[in-house]
Amino acid sequence: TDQCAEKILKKNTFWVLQVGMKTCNITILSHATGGKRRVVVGVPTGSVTVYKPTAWADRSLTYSEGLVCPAAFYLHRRLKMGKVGIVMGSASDLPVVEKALAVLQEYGVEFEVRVLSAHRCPDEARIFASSAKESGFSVLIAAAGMAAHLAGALAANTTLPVIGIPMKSKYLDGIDALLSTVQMPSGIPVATVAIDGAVNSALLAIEILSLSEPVLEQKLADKRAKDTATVLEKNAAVENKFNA
Ligand code: RP5
Repeated sequence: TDQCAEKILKKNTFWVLQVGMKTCNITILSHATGGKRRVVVGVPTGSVTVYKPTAWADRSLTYSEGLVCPAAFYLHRRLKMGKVGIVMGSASDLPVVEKALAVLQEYGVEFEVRVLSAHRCPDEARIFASSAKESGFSVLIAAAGMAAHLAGALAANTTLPVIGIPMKSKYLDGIDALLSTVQMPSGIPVATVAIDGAVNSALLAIEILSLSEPVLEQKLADKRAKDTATVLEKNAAVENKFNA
């Protein structure tokens, strides 16, 4: 769907003027004619329905209905779904952080990654956090090890939800980072996942985004159903082997 939409976006120049929250009202202004085309896309279950106003019959554009539909769906996702910002205290955190990136990619969530240290470049970290909302981020994930102040330092400078990943290090096995990340004073929350819990940090970020994004909600539910089926299959195999 995305590939198809990308193609259409390149082939036909049109601009999205307005995207509504719930029903995804997309107004497309044709570059060629200056005329308006309004498409209403319902995305409650991931299937897409396009309702055409009567004026649509008077089509002078080259793209077909079947292609406009995914294009509108794509635009809705791109324009309304918030980005996730992933910040790590050091490039040495990347191997763990990459597990979060893979999950975000799997769910089709847009993200940006930074290396910013609460201790080594505090000004840059503060500026990133304080401008994160206006930069289009909806959730921040902060991964840091040792005396891990990054998640708290970001949270102190934004009202966006901040998820902290305490990173395991060679001296104290991540207990130092866990306590530094989780023990926030009242007023500045950080949602702390397990030590090296990158996968859950991404899933929690997706759960937050899913509150206004039914497609994500459905994907999360599908994944849980799949995981349940896998466990039950394994249970059946073990039961057959030992309880029969
Ligand atoms: C923290 O110190 C980083 O998040 C990293 O986990 C740890 C070690 O950093 P490096 O010395 O490897 O840069 O700030």
